[in-house]
Amino acid sequence: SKTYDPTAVEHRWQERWAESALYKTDEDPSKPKHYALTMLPYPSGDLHVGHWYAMTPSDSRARFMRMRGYRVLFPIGFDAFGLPAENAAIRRGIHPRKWTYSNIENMRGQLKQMGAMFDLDTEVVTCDPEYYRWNQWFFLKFMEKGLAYRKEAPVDWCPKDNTTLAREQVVGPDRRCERCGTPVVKKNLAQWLFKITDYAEELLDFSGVEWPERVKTLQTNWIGRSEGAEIAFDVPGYGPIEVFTTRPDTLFGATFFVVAPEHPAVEKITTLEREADVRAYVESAGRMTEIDRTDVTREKTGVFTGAYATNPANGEAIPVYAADYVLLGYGTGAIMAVPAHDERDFEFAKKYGIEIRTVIAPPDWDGEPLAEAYPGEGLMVNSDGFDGMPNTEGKKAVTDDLEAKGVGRAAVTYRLRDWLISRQRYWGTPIPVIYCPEHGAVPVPEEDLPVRLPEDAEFMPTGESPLKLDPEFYNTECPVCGGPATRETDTMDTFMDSSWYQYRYLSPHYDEGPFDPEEGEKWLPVDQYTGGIEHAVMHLLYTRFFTKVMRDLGLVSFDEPMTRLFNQGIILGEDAEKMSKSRGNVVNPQEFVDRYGSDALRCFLMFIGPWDQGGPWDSRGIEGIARFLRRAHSLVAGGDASGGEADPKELPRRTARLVKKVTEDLEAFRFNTALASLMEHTNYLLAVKKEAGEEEWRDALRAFVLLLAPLAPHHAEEMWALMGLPYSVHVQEWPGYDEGLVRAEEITLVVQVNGKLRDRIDAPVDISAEDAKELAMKSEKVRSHVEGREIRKSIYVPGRLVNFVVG
Ligand code: ANZ
Repeated sequence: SKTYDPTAVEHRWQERWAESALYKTDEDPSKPKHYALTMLPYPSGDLHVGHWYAMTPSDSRARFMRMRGYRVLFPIGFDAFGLPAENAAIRRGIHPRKWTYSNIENMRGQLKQMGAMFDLDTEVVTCDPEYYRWNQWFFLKFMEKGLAYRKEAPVDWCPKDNTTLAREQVVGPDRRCERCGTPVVKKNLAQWLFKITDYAEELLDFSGVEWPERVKTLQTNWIGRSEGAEIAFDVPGYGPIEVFTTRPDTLFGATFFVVAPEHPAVEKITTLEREADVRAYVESAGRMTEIDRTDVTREKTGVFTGAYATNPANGEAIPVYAADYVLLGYGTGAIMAVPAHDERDFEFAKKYGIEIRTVIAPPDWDGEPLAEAYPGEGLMVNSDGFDGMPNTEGKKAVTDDLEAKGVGRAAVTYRLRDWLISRQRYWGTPIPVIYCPEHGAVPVPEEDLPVRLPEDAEFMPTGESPLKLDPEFYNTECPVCGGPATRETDTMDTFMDSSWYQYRYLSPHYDEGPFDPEEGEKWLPVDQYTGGIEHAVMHLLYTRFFTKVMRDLGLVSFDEPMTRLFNQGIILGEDAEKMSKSRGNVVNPQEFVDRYGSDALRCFLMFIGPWDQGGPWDSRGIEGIARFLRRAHSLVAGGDASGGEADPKELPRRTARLVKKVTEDLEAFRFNTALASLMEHTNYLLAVKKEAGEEEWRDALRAFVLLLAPLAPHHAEEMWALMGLPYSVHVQEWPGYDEGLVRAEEITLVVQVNGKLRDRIDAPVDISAEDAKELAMKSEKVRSHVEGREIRKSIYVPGRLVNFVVG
């Protein structure tokens, strides 16, 4: 009716829900558990449309599970460390803590307005010492296990934000900083790393999760497993240098040898007369980015070191080059170059006049030199005793032979690198390490945690951690000898915080461990995770890694953090382009909440398309949803019953069918089609309202409101109350339905081709002619008689048969 005022109604219910602690997590042990997790937001200040799009369908799903009899944990928190807070401090002189907490305060209010069933008692804020203390604790455990180590390494450095960046934070073909778009440069620094590579093999195993194929593929490619061999080439006067190759079968064709310019051997093997050239080359390579260096279209460059390596297969002395297309960080940082069978090596050999020797014969090879590298399969040639062997067998045979001689072995290499966690930033978790001139890097004793982030700091983008300017912070004593020592001044990558936050939610104030094991028993692992696909390789890989380490520490007894994962799509601007300030197409959800209420906004977002696909915002579309909600309200509040053609006798059957449909849709995250069915049903209900029997009407209405409850929680609560039913609709049982009623809906259709019976198919009783024909065409038996022929005519006799007349 016209009197429905969403703002007032929603506010009233939000207050009531809070007063009655309706969303306090249900601990009833007789119910099966369901841990539903939506990715925690960064406290940027306001909830934007993307937050609404991620959170409200997740909330609907969690509510649905609750009504279905699960005890549901559905927590929320804030991923509160990170650069934007510090940038705000630099730009506007606000302390990061103040900026962050006032944003959180604001967002808490907005979350309340959303009407989600978050249990705010479990809230976690990652910049609270109570939280980050456990980041530090984990760091110590990683150290104990040999999974944390310090290394001087060339790092990607953003000259504008003055910080190192993780590989994932460097984006685009021209390698820019993910946050500010500045081109990234290289810099050498001592850094802390986590040995995620120790878990590379296990991380490739997805048998313990039901995750989207896309995420599994992205992670698999990111880990990048290659099988091959490690082979030692002796450099007389220096010693052996190992290479990694995926093609040991081509060993006899290795006519030169390449080391990465940064390879430690370069300095030592370079001959006196080559020194100047080599040094100049190494310097210029150091200025280049990895992407440029691996760009296949770039002309290959390199420099001869004056040294020779011995090919272990045939004893040949082959020249050693330093060339920037070989990277230090992959494999062993050195390669045997086989120009006949590797494109890069081919190009290089052409340029420097090196022999190109075919060792795998292409099909129909005439024995002539190859015009281009041949990477394919074939029989081995020019390979002594291996000649005539298929190269696929040769891989193993050559490796075995080398192994017998003690100069090689089968090996696996991964693209995955160790996780660099050091950040030269203030607003993060201090790394709990003390440097003693006597005892080196000493872990802070567990009982001294947390190492608190000092409040007063200088926010100058100096290129060094602001903690470096704070002697009160860094001057300390060595935990071993008590002598003067200094603290580590770097802080941790914020991906650390989000790697284990799902555990902290269980007991956010527990102080004997990262989480209370008793709570862990009750809730872990996460049953359903929801969030954006953009987290496929960073966050989602790190949290899997963390869980596996936690298992090895005896903290949990399972292998995977989240059993199921659903990735929602992205809401685009009205113009179907990505929302951004520069395009001026950013939608502020608050405007729509104020005008239509949050239920309308929630339902609108769920209605625009399949949740995993996202889609463009449409300001007019929300008006249609608001109208639907008003019409639904009028079912109980009186008003515009429309009357019409509909058959009131169908009420029980149509209700049963609706329950089945909405149940299956919500089970599968199909919020849009669930809503479409509810809309259609509303029209039907309005049409039969006057004629329906009292009891049947009441049952039908009751079911309708229950089905609406997860999607439009305020609205359903209001309708429920207006029907005089006891508070709250959200603790009611999900409606069931009579299978018999639904099944009676199905009929069997006979399908003929040119009048001959070809199949029988089941179809809904009210199927349209068009749908019946389409369904009939899906039958294999029918298709085999129709395929390749012209359909002259098709006939549908309602409720009985479909006939195709083909020529
Ligand atoms: C000899 C050879 C012959 C190779 C041939 C390929 C083809 P993926 O599959 O990506 O793992 N390689 C090894 N380490 C490298 C590094 N640090 N920088 C650049 N290239 C490197 O690639 C493995 C192959 O890439 C290795 O096998 C090696 O070249 C090269 F017909 O060895 B191959």
